[in-house]
Amino acid sequence: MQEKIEALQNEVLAAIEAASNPADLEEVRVAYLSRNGKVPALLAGMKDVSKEDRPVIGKRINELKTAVDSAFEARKEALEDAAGDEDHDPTLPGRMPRHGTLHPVLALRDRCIDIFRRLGYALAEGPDIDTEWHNFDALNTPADHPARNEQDTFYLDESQLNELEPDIGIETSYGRRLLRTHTSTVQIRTMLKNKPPVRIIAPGRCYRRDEIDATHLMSFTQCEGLAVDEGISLADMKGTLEFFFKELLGPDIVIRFRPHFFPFTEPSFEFDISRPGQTIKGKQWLELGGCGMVDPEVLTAVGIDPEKYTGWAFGFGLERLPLVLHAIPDIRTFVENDVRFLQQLG
Ligand code: FA5
Repeated sequence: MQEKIEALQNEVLAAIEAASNPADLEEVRVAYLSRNGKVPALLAGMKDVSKEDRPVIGKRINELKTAVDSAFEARKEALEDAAGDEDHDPTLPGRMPRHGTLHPVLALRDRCIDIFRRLGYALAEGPDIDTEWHNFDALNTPADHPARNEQDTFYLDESQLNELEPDIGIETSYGRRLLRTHTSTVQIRTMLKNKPPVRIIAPGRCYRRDEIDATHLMSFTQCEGLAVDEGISLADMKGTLEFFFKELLGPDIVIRFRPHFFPFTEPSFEFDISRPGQTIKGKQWLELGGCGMVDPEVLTAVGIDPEKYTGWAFGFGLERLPLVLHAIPDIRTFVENDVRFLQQLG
């Protein structure tokens, strides 16, 4: 009986393997597996097997059934797949895969990083949740400065603050936690960690309790830059920013600096760009951001000797630039996630 089972199993498996189309396979099924097929016939033969041998033989027949069933199913699937391929019509037009694009603000951020990298600037970053000390005090911003007002800055509840204590190695009171209002916090964090020469660029998100309108978001992106070294002057800052904006926007771009006030730079400027012959929303100049020489008080706060080192810094809004360059009427389109808009600039 054992040999009979063995021989039948080999025979059926060979027949299944040899079936080259679904019709052949169906013939195999009828011949071996249907009610009058050879496999059920084998089962019927069990009645002639002695009582002692029955458990062994029964087990062997079950093994045969399992092996044959799984071989049959596998062959059936393979033949169906092959039939599917035959149905494939290569002359039909293809289906275009849909490509995603980078968000326009991220694409712009990457271009800024590339240009500064070529100038030897490293990429730096800081946390979105920072402290009053990093955001204001270390940046020489007095306790009564309006930006520190709860109407302008998002402060976090005490309960949210405790686990986030940073290790900066300077004894100071960090004050409350807040959502950073500008990327200038990264100036502080960088200078605490690295002594001059320092050259970094730090794009990142900022948060302000600004009234949302066509040019203001509550969460927006700034790009910060900082250079600290011996003998650095305003001329280096102007030259670098001029080079950067010409690389980013084209050689005909002109940049101008207007005196301004920031607590953390002295002297301070706001800078605007312009393309001769082109007006942006009826204006010749687009106001982009602030800059200036790092205030000696800031260098002192982070343990850098202001007698030996000087530095300059800038920060500008990444949403404002494409807003005007592409004549986009409303800054909110950057956060509405309308792919029809995003795909045009991505
Ligand atoms: C600052 O934030 C300074 N930290 C810039 C700076 C850095 C000065 C280093 C000196 C040295 P200001 O608040 O002007 O400056 O913001 C800079 C730019 O961020 C603005 O010109 C604007 O482009 C962008 N910005 C500010 N608020 C918003 C807002 N609510 N929505 C969108 N963009 C904004």
